[in-house]
Amino acid sequence: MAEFRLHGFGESGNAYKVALMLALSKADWETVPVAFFKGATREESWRRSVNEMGEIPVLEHRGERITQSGVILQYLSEVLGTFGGRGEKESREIWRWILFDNHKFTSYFATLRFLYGLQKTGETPVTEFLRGRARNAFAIVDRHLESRDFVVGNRPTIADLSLAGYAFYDEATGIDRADYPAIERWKARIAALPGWRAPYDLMPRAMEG
Ligand SMILES: N[C@@H](CCC(=O)N[C@@H](CS)C(=O)NCC(=O)O)C(=O)O
Repeated sequence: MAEFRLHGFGESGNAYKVALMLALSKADWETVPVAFFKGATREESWRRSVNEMGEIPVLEHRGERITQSGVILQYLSEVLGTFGGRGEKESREIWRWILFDNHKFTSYFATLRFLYGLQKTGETPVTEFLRGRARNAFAIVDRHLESRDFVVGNRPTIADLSLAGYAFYDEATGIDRADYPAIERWKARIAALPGWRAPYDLMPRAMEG
């Protein structure tokens, strides 16, 4: 059994944040596949035994189960000594961006992609609303990255890995990535890090067909 076990699946950008951290850190890890689209995380037994919040990702390490991608990234930066903040001020800045990512940058975009790109709902007032909110969050991150290579400090940190979680998926969302050139340049820098792999190369897909 690998040292780190990640409950996740290929379509999950939140799980990809953690998978990318493990891959870039050259950790000994494996995926515990989750039948997400068959409702596994909604089952009472799964919530009781794996994660009461009913969410992926979940990391198993040394007999503990850790959830919330931001907390998992922080934990891994501590135990692996990679991609963490240098000093309290930088660590606070990292958390400021992880919280922005969880609330705005990931959440609106991931929900839009889930509806429009994976469930193929077509355009609805909900997808229009989500796209507007996602665009707003993209513009904020794009402007931040215009003048720097990485989100905090001059090197990649867990703030970058959190924000990058959904950046490498290609499913349709109705958002033109070319509108955010600084994000595209930042993505290229992340993709050039030794050990980088695309989402579906790190975890198996859960959706059939
Ligand atoms: N803030 C959480 C979000 C996790 C999340 O929403 N995961 C999705 C899969 S990508 C999920 O499990 N959703 C199930 C649900 O919302 O019921 C994190 O960063 O870990």
